[in-house]
Parts: sequence; C-alpha cells; structure tokens
Amino acid sequence: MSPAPLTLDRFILEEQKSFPGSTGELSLLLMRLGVAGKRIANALARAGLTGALGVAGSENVQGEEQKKLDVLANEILLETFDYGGLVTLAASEEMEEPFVYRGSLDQGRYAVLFDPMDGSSNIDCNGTLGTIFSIRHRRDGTVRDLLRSGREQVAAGYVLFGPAVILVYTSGEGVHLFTLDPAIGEFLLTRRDLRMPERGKGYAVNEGRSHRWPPAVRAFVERLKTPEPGSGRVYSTRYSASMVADVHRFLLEGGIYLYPGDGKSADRDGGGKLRVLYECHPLAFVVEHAGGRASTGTAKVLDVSPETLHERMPLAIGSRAEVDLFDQFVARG
Ligand code: AHM
Ligand code: MG
Repeated sequence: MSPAPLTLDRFILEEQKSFPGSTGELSLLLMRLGVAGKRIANALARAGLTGALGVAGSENVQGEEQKKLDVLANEILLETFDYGGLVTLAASEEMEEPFVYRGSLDQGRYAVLFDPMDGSSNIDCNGTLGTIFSIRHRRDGTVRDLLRSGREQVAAGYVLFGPAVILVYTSGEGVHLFTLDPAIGEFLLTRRDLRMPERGKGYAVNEGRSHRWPPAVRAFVERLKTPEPGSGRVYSTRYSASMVADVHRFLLEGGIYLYPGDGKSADRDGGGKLRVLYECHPLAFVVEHAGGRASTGTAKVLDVSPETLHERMPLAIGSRAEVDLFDQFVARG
C-alpha cells in the first residue's frame, strides 16, 4: 500500500517536532493560512455567480482602485487570524493602518502581513491570482514591530489560485509545496524542500512601462533578448500580471521576475509598484530559502528595513544567475 498523502496540517505538526520547546502557536497560524486559502479559493470560484466581480468603489492607501475581491479577501484573512489570541497585529496592502486584534495585546506573540489579492487586474478576466503572507514576532505591539528587516520574518509564503490551488511556505527550514485536493478539501504535500534552478530561460516584466525604466534595466532586458554568442540561447517572456504566478513559475523552472523603479517615487531606489512588506519581503524569503536571490539592484531585499508601512521598492527576484547578472548591469549604470 502506498503511503497516505501528507496533509498540510499533519506536515506542519511533524515539522514542529524538529523545533524542541515549540509552543505550537506558529503551527496553528500556518494551519490557519490553509483555511484562508480554501475560503478565498471558494470566493474566487464563485465570484462571477455571486456578483463579487468588479470594483468596490473605494481606493486603498496608495490610491489604487480596490476590487470587491481585494476587500473580501482582506476580510477573510482578518477573520482567519482572529483565532485564540495568537496574533496582535495584522497589516495589509488594503488597510491604511494595522488592524489590532482586541484583547490580544498581552498575549498574541505574532504579527501577520499580507497582500490579500495579488494580481488584482486578473480578477475580472479569470486570470491567475495569489495571496501573499508573512509572519513576524510581535515585540511592542506597535507598527514598529513591522518596520524591520525581511530576515526577521518567521515564516512566509503564498497561495496561488490557478487551475489548481497551491500553497507554498517556508518557516526557514526548506520550502514546501501543497496542492489542494478539492475532493477532500485538504492541501496535500506535493513537493518538499523545493530548490530552484540556478539559471532559467524565462523573464517576466511589464515591457509596456519600459519608457520609465532606468537605462541599466533596459540594457539588462535587451541582453536577455539577444541570442547568446555560440549557443544562440535567448530567454522567453512570461508575464502574467500576477507576481505570485510568475515567481512560482520561476521557482519551479528558473528565471527572473522584475518590477523596476520608475524613478518618480520618493521611495527607496525609485520605488516602483511593489510593497516591501507585503510582496517583496515574503517572496524574497521563499525564494532565498529555495536557493534563489532577490535584489533591489543595489541591496539584498531581505536586508532592507522599510521606514513606512506601505513603502515600495524595485524588485528583481528569481534564479541566482539572472539576479546576479541584473545586479551587474545596475552596478555598471
Ligand atoms: P497588486 O497586488 O495590486 O495586484 O499589484 C501587484 C501586481 C503584481 O502581482 C504584478 O506583477 C503587477 O502588480 C502588475 O502590475 P502592472 O499592471 O503594472 O504590470
Ligand atoms: Mg500584490
């Protein structure tokens, strides 16, 4: 008889045994992410039938139009972490200020951060979407707990809503991949200790915005499109408008995802679109633990401590070879 598939909850409990003295609270939080992933997947699958597509009529703190599903996924996540007083603070791309769980200040040992619906422009056309999460220790229970380096994340990961629903996470000991089996409503372990290829064949960037890129970024992308002398090797463009989907592809196949700074923003290194805390730090944590790299071009993403909650940064993330090459182009200017 083949061994029974390992469910997410069972896997997390098994992993916990390798952390002697663990209270099991982080395990419970990670299990809650499985619950949130299933609830969001269900809301997405039914959105066209329940009138949940389209705009909510509001804007988030960055002045971006919110979709109904951005708001709904945010509510689902907030509800999911209202569980046993484990979490003190929740911060999200969709909320101006962190949410403080009532009664948790003296006990909740964790803070959670999330981008509830990554790739929102894909919502109304049934494209791939994601939810990104990051877990940190609570310190004094204020926003200062969150304005810290990405290396202080305790765990991070994402749920990818595509033809299958996939959950990927790391708590610093390997990157693990689970696939939702809709027949039994459980995430099952499908890849353990995922390692990303050292080098890839694909790149993902919105080239429609290349007029705003620094010259070094333009030169780098030109290089990827130029056949390599001798081998004739060129890269293929793979851009889905959801960084979770693109980064997931490159985690499996190798390659590089870029969202360059546009030079207009006052944020670090010209800003760009992506938020340090909800998008860049968690995906960098996953990718680095799988052997890849994440860079702003001038610094390692995980070394950056943002000064404000919704700060943005340029991002180059993926296989070691391509991110190293990107850094070389930026250094040359
Ligand atoms: P979002 O979280 O508001 O959806 O923004 C992040 C997303 C990334 O997932 C994606 O790669 C990028 O924004 C797409 O932006 P653009 O339309 O500028 O290419
Ligand atoms: Mg996003």
